[in-house]
Amino acid sequence: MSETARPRLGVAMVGYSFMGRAHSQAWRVAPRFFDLPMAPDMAVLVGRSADAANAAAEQLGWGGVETDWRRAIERDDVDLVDICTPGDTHAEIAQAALAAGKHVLVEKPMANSVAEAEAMVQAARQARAGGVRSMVGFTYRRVPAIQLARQLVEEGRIGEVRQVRAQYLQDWLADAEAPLSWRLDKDKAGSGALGDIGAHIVDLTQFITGQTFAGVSGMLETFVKERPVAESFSGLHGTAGTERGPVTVDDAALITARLSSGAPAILEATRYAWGRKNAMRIEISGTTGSLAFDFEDMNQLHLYDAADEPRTAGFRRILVTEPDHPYIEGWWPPGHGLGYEHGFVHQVVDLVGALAAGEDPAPSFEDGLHVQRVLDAVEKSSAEQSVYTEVPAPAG
Ligand code: SOE
Repeated sequence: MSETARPRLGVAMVGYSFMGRAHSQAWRVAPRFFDLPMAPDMAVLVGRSADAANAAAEQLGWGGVETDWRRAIERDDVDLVDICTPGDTHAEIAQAALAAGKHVLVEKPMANSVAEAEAMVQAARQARAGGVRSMVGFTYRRVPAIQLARQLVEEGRIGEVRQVRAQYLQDWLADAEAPLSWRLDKDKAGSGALGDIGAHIVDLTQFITGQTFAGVSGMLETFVKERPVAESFSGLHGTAGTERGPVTVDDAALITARLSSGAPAILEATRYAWGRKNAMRIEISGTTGSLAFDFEDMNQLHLYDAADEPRTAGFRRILVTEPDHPYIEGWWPPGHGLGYEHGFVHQVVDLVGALAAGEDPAPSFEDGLHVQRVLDAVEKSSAEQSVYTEVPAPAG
């Protein structure tokens, strides 16, 4: 499509830390590697400090800066607001942007509470009537091997789903002297490992199996209750100062669950697993086979087919780098592999495609709300030491 035929999509992004950097590269790269039906224009970056935001805009490729997100959503050159701030600000910014007629992409988890997520869904429904779209950034859905896993489950290649086991293991908090950041503050982050990384495996379990969570039993654990306050922070790591402060979120979340079909699932999210850096793993056992994925080997999917001749049966390692695999055509020749950042690029590709087609992108705010309800049920179950806590079924 020629540049002139492509409608412009003015983007404002709020926040420019780890997620903001990941989203910035995606907005920049997606139109250069994929034939997008709209031309994203990285119009404005929002940050409270003008100096820091200007430096980030320069580095990441944004055209201008605002120090108040309210100013950004009022601008005529902004069509979409991309929210990459801590969770306590998501609901307010998203609702205001939708009311101003701007499409919204919000980082996960979509909010810090079910009430906030419900209000966001309400705002999204009203906006949808006027053609304004919203999406939650569960980026791992866009890893090619995960898309392939979903396709294979949909095609019945492992039969009926019997059991799911999913883990998200990191170790950046295993050092008791790793300093505090907003991710360890319940008021800012909503929860700890549960919402930060557990939300991803809740979403992926639902995405790959095509089912929803019907109920959970949860156990949350905070191993280190006090940490040094950070003097400076970047990404997930900071420099510890002398002052100390409380950790108000979980380090680890253990969940046993039932899916809508009745299939049991077991999930573990922890930032306290020495040696595991970003081990997001999911294994699904069906009536005729199994699938297994580990993000630390993200270009591979493992498939076991019970129909194989027993002498040579075994997990088949599928290198998900063929042009026939999801998204790969935009990239490199077979075997040359993708990384963490590509999921964010694919997210932009899918979002822009949906906007141009006048369709709702997925995952929707309704999907995000259901994940929030699962997180909430886990917290309640853990606090009350209850055996099983039902999750209200998604509407429609
Ligand atoms: C930190 O634990 C984190 O950056 C998450 O917030 C992201 O969602 C995940 O992609 C990687 O880990």
